[in-house]
Amino acid sequence: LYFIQTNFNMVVPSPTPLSTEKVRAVDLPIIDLSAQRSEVSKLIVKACDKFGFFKVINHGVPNHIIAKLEHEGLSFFAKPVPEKLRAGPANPFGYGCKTIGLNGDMGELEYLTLNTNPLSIVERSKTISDDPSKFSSIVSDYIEAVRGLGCELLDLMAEELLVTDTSVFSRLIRDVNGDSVLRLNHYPPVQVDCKDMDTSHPHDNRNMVGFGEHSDPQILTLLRSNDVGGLQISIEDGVWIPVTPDPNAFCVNVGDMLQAMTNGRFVSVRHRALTNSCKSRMSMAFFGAPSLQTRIIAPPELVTPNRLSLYRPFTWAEYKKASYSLRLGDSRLELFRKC
Ligand code: GA4
Repeated sequence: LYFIQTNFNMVVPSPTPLSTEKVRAVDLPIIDLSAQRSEVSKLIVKACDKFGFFKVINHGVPNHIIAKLEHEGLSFFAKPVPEKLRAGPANPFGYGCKTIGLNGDMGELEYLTLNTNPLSIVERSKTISDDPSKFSSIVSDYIEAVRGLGCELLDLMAEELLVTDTSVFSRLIRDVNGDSVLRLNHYPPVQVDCKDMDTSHPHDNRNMVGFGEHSDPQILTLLRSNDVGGLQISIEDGVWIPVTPDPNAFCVNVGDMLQAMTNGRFVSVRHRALTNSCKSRMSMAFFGAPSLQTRIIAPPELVTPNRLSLYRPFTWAEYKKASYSLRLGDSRLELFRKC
Protein backbone atom coordinates (compact mmCIF):
# COMPACT_ATOMS: atom_id res chain seq x y z
CA LEU A 1 0.00 0.00 0.00
CA TYR A 2 2.81 2.37 0.94
CA PHE A 3 4.53 1.72 -2.38
CA ILE A 4 1.40 2.49 -4.35
CA GLN A 5 0.94 5.70 -2.43
CA THR A 6 4.47 6.81 -3.16
CA ASN A 7 4.19 6.35 -6.90
CA PHE A 8 3.71 9.83 -8.22
CA ASN A 9 3.28 8.64 -11.79
CA MET A 10 -0.23 7.68 -10.75
CA VAL A 11 -1.70 11.09 -10.15
CA VAL A 12 -5.04 10.79 -8.42
CA PRO A 13 -7.05 14.01 -8.04
CA SER A 14 -7.64 14.94 -4.43
CA PRO A 15 -11.31 14.83 -3.42
CA THR A 16 -11.07 18.24 -1.67
CA PRO A 17 -12.95 20.87 -3.72
CA LEU A 18 -11.40 24.29 -3.29
CA SER A 19 -13.93 26.12 -5.44
CA THR A 20 -16.07 27.22 -2.49
CA GLU A 21 -13.25 28.99 -0.66
CA LYS A 22 -12.45 32.69 -0.78
CA VAL A 23 -9.10 33.80 -2.11
CA ARG A 24 -8.02 37.38 -1.47
CA ALA A 25 -5.05 39.14 -3.02
CA VAL A 26 -3.22 41.09 -0.30
CA ASP A 27 0.15 42.82 -0.47
CA LEU A 28 2.04 40.91 2.17
CA PRO A 29 5.00 42.67 3.83
CA ILE A 30 8.37 42.33 2.10
CA ILE A 31 11.09 43.56 4.42
CA ASP A 32 14.49 44.61 3.11
CA LEU A 33 17.00 43.63 5.78
CA SER A 34 19.64 45.96 4.36
CA ALA A 35 17.59 48.98 5.50
CA GLN A 36 18.20 50.83 8.76
CA ARG A 37 17.96 48.52 11.82
CA SER A 38 15.35 50.51 13.77
CA GLU A 39 13.19 50.78 10.66
CA VAL A 40 13.49 47.06 9.96
CA SER A 41 12.52 46.08 13.51
CA LYS A 42 9.42 48.29 13.34
CA LEU A 43 8.32 46.69 10.07
CA ILE A 44 8.91 43.20 11.41
CA VAL A 45 6.82 43.76 14.53
CA LYS A 46 4.07 45.40 12.48
CA ALA A 47 4.02 42.36 10.16
CA CYS A 48 3.95 39.92 13.10
CA ASP A 49 1.11 41.85 14.74
CA LYS A 50 -0.97 41.93 11.58
CA PHE A 51 -0.16 38.70 9.74
CA GLY A 52 2.26 36.57 11.78
CA PHE A 53 3.99 36.43 8.41
CA PHE A 54 6.43 38.43 6.27
CA LYS A 55 9.04 37.96 3.59
CA VAL A 56 12.64 39.08 3.91
CA ILE A 57 14.94 40.09 1.08
CA ASN A 58 18.65 40.96 1.25
CA HIS A 59 18.67 38.44 4.06
CA GLY A 60 22.39 37.63 3.91
CA VAL A 61 22.06 33.86 3.44
CA PRO A 62 24.57 33.22 0.63
CA ASN A 63 23.05 32.08 -2.67
CA HIS A 64 25.55 29.27 -3.11
CA ILE A 65 24.46 27.73 0.22
CA ILE A 66 20.82 27.81 -0.86
CA ALA A 67 21.57 26.55 -4.39
CA LYS A 68 23.56 23.56 -3.09
CA LEU A 69 20.78 22.38 -0.80
CA GLU A 70 18.21 22.93 -3.53
CA HIS A 71 20.28 20.79 -5.86
CA GLU A 72 20.59 18.01 -3.25
CA GLY A 73 16.85 18.12 -2.61
CA LEU A 74 15.95 17.92 -6.28
CA SER A 75 18.40 15.04 -6.84
CA PHE A 76 16.96 13.17 -3.88
CA PHE A 77 13.34 13.52 -4.97
CA ALA A 78 14.28 12.50 -8.53
CA LYS A 79 15.54 9.13 -7.29
CA PRO A 80 13.55 5.93 -7.82
CA VAL A 81 11.04 5.27 -5.04
CA PRO A 82 12.84 2.25 -3.49
CA GLU A 83 15.96 4.40 -3.03
CA LYS A 84 14.00 7.20 -1.37
CA LEU A 85 12.33 4.69 0.91
CA ARG A 86 15.77 3.85 2.33
CA ALA A 87 15.54 7.21 4.14
CA GLY A 88 12.08 6.49 5.52
CA PRO A 89 9.59 6.15 7.04
CA ALA A 90 9.32 9.63 8.51
CA ASN A 91 8.57 8.93 12.16
CA PRO A 92 9.08 11.83 12.37
CA PHE A 93 12.49 12.09 10.64
CA GLY A 94 13.31 10.67 7.24
CA TYR A 95 11.47 10.33 3.94
CA GLY A 96 7.70 10.48 3.87
CA CYS A 97 5.15 10.44 1.13
CA LYS A 98 1.57 11.67 1.37
CA THR A 99 1.18 10.78 5.04
CA ILE A 100 1.61 13.73 7.45
CA GLY A 101 2.13 13.25 11.18
CA LEU A 102 0.90 10.21 13.03
CA ASN A 103 -2.88 10.59 13.01
CA GLY A 104 -4.03 10.04 9.46
CA ASP A 105 -3.43 13.43 7.80
CA MET A 106 -2.60 13.16 4.11
CA GLY A 107 -1.24 15.53 1.48
CA GLU A 108 -0.15 15.60 -2.14
CA LEU A 109 3.55 15.73 -1.40
CA GLU A 110 6.70 13.85 -0.57
CA TYR A 111 9.22 15.16 1.92
CA LEU A 112 12.40 14.70 3.86
CA THR A 113 12.58 15.83 7.49
CA LEU A 114 15.85 16.13 9.37
CA ASN A 115 16.62 16.85 12.98
CA THR A 116 19.19 19.66 12.87
CA ASN A 117 21.36 18.14 15.59
CA PRO A 118 24.86 17.71 13.99
CA LEU A 119 25.22 14.02 14.93
CA SER A 120 21.76 13.23 13.70
CA ILE A 121 22.51 14.88 10.33
CA VAL A 122 25.63 12.77 9.85
CA GLU A 123 23.72 9.56 10.68
CA ARG A 124 20.69 10.37 8.49
CA SER A 125 22.83 11.41 5.52
CA LYS A 126 23.98 7.80 5.17
CA THR A 127 20.48 6.73 4.19
CA ILE A 128 19.83 9.75 1.95
CA SER A 129 22.85 10.29 -0.22
CA ASP A 130 25.56 8.34 -2.04
CA ASP A 131 27.98 10.97 -0.79
CA PRO A 132 26.88 11.35 2.85
CA SER A 133 29.71 13.62 3.98
CA LYS A 134 29.02 16.07 1.13
CA PHE A 135 25.28 15.95 1.84
CA SER A 136 25.71 16.50 5.57
CA SER A 137 28.07 19.44 5.10
CA ILE A 138 25.66 21.10 2.63
CA VAL A 139 22.78 20.59 5.07
CA SER A 140 24.83 21.85 8.04
CA ASP A 141 25.95 24.98 6.17
CA TYR A 142 22.36 25.76 5.25
CA ILE A 143 21.10 25.21 8.79
CA GLU A 144 23.83 27.37 10.28
CA ALA A 145 23.13 30.26 7.89
CA VAL A 146 19.36 30.11 8.23
CA ARG A 147 19.50 29.68 12.00
CA GLY A 148 21.68 32.82 12.09
CA LEU A 149 19.05 34.71 10.09
CA GLY A 150 16.31 33.44 12.41
CA CYS A 151 18.25 34.61 15.48
CA GLU A 152 18.75 38.02 13.92
CA LEU A 153 15.02 38.37 13.22
CA LEU A 154 14.14 37.32 16.76
CA ASP A 155 16.59 39.88 18.20
CA LEU A 156 15.00 42.59 16.05
CA MET A 157 11.57 41.61 17.37
CA ALA A 158 12.73 41.72 21.00
CA GLU A 159 14.31 45.17 20.48
CA GLU A 160 11.13 46.64 19.04
CA LEU A 161 8.98 45.00 21.74
CA LEU A 162 11.21 46.76 24.30
CA VAL A 163 12.12 43.54 26.03
CA THR A 164 15.21 44.16 28.22
CA ASP A 165 16.80 40.80 27.51
CA THR A 166 16.97 41.16 23.73
CA SER A 167 18.23 37.57 23.31
CA VAL A 168 15.21 36.11 25.08
CA PHE A 169 13.74 34.71 21.84
CA SER A 170 16.88 34.00 19.81
CA ARG A 171 18.50 32.07 22.67
CA LEU A 172 15.74 29.51 22.27
CA ILE A 173 16.79 28.47 18.77
CA ARG A 174 20.55 29.21 18.89
CA ASP A 175 21.55 25.91 20.51
CA VAL A 176 22.86 23.52 17.80
CA ASN A 177 21.60 20.67 19.96
CA GLY A 178 18.13 22.17 20.13
CA ASP A 179 15.08 20.60 18.54
CA SER A 180 14.98 22.58 15.29
CA VAL A 181 13.91 20.75 12.15
CA LEU A 182 14.81 21.07 8.49
CA ARG A 183 12.19 19.91 6.05
CA LEU A 184 12.30 19.63 2.27
CA ASN A 185 8.86 19.38 0.67
CA HIS A 186 8.35 18.32 -2.91
CA TYR A 187 4.95 18.91 -4.48
CA PRO A 188 4.82 17.14 -7.83
CA PRO A 189 2.34 18.63 -10.28
CA VAL A 190 -1.14 17.22 -9.96
CA GLN A 191 -2.08 16.83 -13.57
CA VAL A 192 -5.06 18.70 -14.91
CA ASP A 193 -5.39 20.51 -18.18
CA CYS A 194 -3.22 23.57 -17.66
CA LYS A 195 -3.39 25.22 -21.05
CA ASP A 196 -3.53 29.03 -20.70
CA MET A 197 -3.12 28.88 -16.96
CA ASP A 198 -1.01 31.30 -14.93
CA THR A 199 1.03 28.77 -12.97
CA SER A 200 2.47 31.27 -10.52
CA HIS A 201 -0.95 32.05 -9.04
CA PRO A 202 -2.85 28.94 -8.01
CA HIS A 203 -6.15 30.69 -7.39
CA ASP A 204 -8.61 28.15 -8.61
CA ASN A 205 -10.02 24.72 -8.01
CA ARG A 206 -7.60 23.07 -10.42
CA ASN A 207 -5.14 23.05 -7.54
CA MET A 208 -5.17 20.43 -4.84
CA VAL A 209 -4.17 20.66 -1.20
CA GLY A 210 -0.52 19.63 -0.99
CA PHE A 211 -0.12 20.28 2.75
CA GLY A 212 -3.27 21.12 4.68
CA GLU A 213 -4.08 24.10 6.88
CA HIS A 214 -2.05 24.32 10.09
CA SER A 215 0.15 26.55 12.20
CA ASP A 216 3.75 25.59 12.91
CA PRO A 217 4.34 24.50 16.51
CA GLN A 218 7.88 25.95 16.82
CA ILE A 219 9.22 29.48 17.43
CA LEU A 220 9.89 30.70 13.90
CA THR A 221 9.79 29.13 10.43
CA LEU A 222 12.00 30.32 7.59
CA LEU A 223 10.87 28.94 4.27
CA ARG A 224 12.37 29.30 0.86
CA SER A 225 10.86 27.84 -2.31
CA ASN A 226 11.53 27.71 -6.00
CA ASP A 227 9.57 30.10 -8.20
CA VAL A 228 6.37 28.05 -8.16
CA GLY A 229 3.41 29.37 -6.18
CA GLY A 230 1.34 27.34 -3.75
CA LEU A 231 1.84 28.77 -0.25
CA GLN A 232 -1.22 30.52 1.18
CA ILE A 233 -1.82 32.11 4.56
CA SER A 234 -5.09 32.70 6.38
CA ILE A 235 -5.77 35.42 8.92
CA GLU A 236 -9.53 35.08 8.68
CA ASP A 237 -11.40 31.76 8.71
CA GLY A 238 -11.95 30.40 5.21
CA VAL A 239 -10.17 33.26 3.44
CA TRP A 240 -6.84 32.46 1.81
CA ILE A 241 -4.12 34.89 0.81
CA PRO A 242 -1.70 33.52 -1.81
CA VAL A 243 1.98 34.22 -1.24
CA THR A 244 3.73 35.22 -4.47
CA PRO A 245 6.75 32.96 -4.95
CA ASP A 246 10.18 34.57 -4.79
CA PRO A 247 13.28 32.34 -4.75
CA ASN A 248 15.34 35.31 -3.49
CA ALA A 249 13.25 35.76 -0.37
CA PHE A 250 12.61 33.83 2.81
CA CYS A 251 9.05 33.58 4.05
CA VAL A 252 8.94 33.94 7.81
CA ASN A 253 6.10 32.48 9.89
CA VAL A 254 5.42 33.12 13.55
CA GLY A 255 5.06 29.70 15.22
CA ASP A 256 2.93 28.69 18.21
CA MET A 257 5.89 29.05 20.63
CA LEU A 258 6.47 32.66 19.60
CA GLN A 259 2.77 33.34 20.09
CA ALA A 260 3.15 31.98 23.63
CA MET A 261 6.44 33.84 24.24
CA THR A 262 4.82 37.12 23.19
CA ASN A 263 1.86 36.35 25.46
CA GLY A 264 -0.48 36.19 22.47
CA ARG A 265 0.62 39.46 20.87
CA PHE A 266 1.97 37.77 17.73
CA VAL A 267 -0.31 35.12 16.29
CA SER A 268 1.08 31.96 14.77
CA VAL A 269 -0.12 32.13 11.22
CA ARG A 270 -2.30 29.43 9.71
CA HIS A 271 -1.06 28.42 6.31
CA ARG A 272 -1.19 25.64 3.73
CA ALA A 273 0.37 24.68 0.43
CA LEU A 274 -1.48 23.91 -2.78
CA THR A 275 -0.05 21.85 -5.59
CA ASN A 276 0.48 23.37 -8.98
CA SER A 277 -1.11 21.82 -12.04
CA CYS A 278 1.95 21.96 -14.25
CA LYS A 279 5.06 22.66 -12.27
CA SER A 280 6.82 20.95 -9.45
CA ARG A 281 7.28 22.99 -6.28
CA MET A 282 10.05 22.42 -3.80
CA SER A 283 10.24 24.27 -0.49
CA MET A 284 12.91 24.11 2.18
CA ALA A 285 11.72 25.01 5.67
CA PHE A 286 13.76 25.55 8.81
CA PHE A 287 11.63 25.28 11.95
CA GLY A 288 13.49 26.97 14.79
CA ALA A 289 12.70 25.20 18.08
CA PRO A 290 14.19 25.15 21.58
CA SER A 291 15.63 22.12 23.36
CA LEU A 292 13.05 19.73 24.76
CA GLN A 293 13.37 20.78 28.41
CA THR A 294 13.05 24.52 27.68
CA ARG A 295 10.25 26.21 29.62
CA ILE A 296 8.12 28.53 27.53
CA ILE A 297 7.37 31.66 29.55
CA ALA A 298 6.75 35.16 28.17
CA PRO A 299 9.25 37.82 29.36
CA PRO A 300 7.86 40.10 32.11
CA GLU A 301 7.61 43.15 29.80
CA LEU A 302 4.97 41.34 27.74
CA VAL A 303 2.74 40.54 30.70
CA THR A 304 0.95 43.67 31.89
CA PRO A 305 -2.31 44.58 33.65
CA ASN A 306 -3.75 45.21 30.20
CA ARG A 307 -2.40 41.95 28.87
CA LEU A 308 -2.55 39.33 31.60
CA SER A 309 -0.60 36.10 31.27
CA LEU A 310 -2.48 33.95 28.73
CA TYR A 311 -0.73 30.60 28.93
CA ARG A 312 0.38 28.38 31.77
CA PRO A 313 4.11 27.59 31.82
CA PHE A 314 5.00 24.45 29.89
CA THR A 315 8.02 22.83 28.27
CA TRP A 316 8.62 22.44 24.56
CA ALA A 317 8.61 18.64 25.13
CA GLU A 318 5.05 18.83 26.53
CA TYR A 319 3.92 20.98 23.62
CA LYS A 320 5.54 18.77 21.03
CA LYS A 321 3.90 15.68 22.53
CA ALA A 322 0.50 17.39 22.39
CA SER A 323 1.12 18.40 18.76
CA TYR A 324 1.86 14.88 17.66
CA SER A 325 -1.20 13.53 19.46
CA LEU A 326 -3.52 15.85 17.50
CA ARG A 327 -4.46 16.35 13.86
CA LEU A 328 -2.57 18.73 11.60
CA GLY A 329 -5.23 21.47 11.58
CA ASP A 330 -6.01 21.44 15.31
CA SER A 331 -5.37 24.53 17.45
CA ARG A 332 -2.98 23.05 19.99
CA LEU A 333 -2.09 26.20 21.90
CA GLU A 334 -5.65 26.35 23.24
CA LEU A 335 -4.78 23.37 25.46
CA PHE A 336 -2.18 25.50 27.26
CA ARG A 337 -4.36 28.56 27.82
CA LYS A 338 -5.07 29.57 31.41
CA CYS A 339 -8.76 29.35 32.23
C1 GA4 B 1 4.02 21.27 11.00
C2 GA4 B 1 5.40 21.94 10.88
C3 GA4 B 1 6.51 20.95 10.50
O1 GA4 B 1 6.40 20.58 9.13
C4 GA4 B 1 6.44 19.67 11.37
C5 GA4 B 1 5.09 19.03 11.10
C6 GA4 B 1 4.81 17.70 11.80
C7 GA4 B 1 5.05 16.52 10.85
O2 GA4 B 1 4.76 16.63 9.65
O3 GA4 B 1 5.49 15.48 11.34
C8 GA4 B 1 3.36 17.79 12.33
C9 GA4 B 1 2.88 19.24 12.02
C10 GA4 B 1 4.17 19.99 11.80
C11 GA4 B 1 2.00 19.87 13.11
C12 GA4 B 1 1.25 18.93 14.07
C13 GA4 B 1 1.77 17.48 14.05
C14 GA4 B 1 3.26 17.50 13.82
C15 GA4 B 1 2.36 16.79 11.77
C16 GA4 B 1 1.29 16.81 12.80
C17 GA4 B 1 0.05 16.37 12.60
C18 GA4 B 1 7.65 18.78 11.13
C19 GA4 B 1 6.22 20.04 12.80
O4 GA4 B 1 7.07 20.14 13.66
O5 GA4 B 1 4.88 20.21 13.04
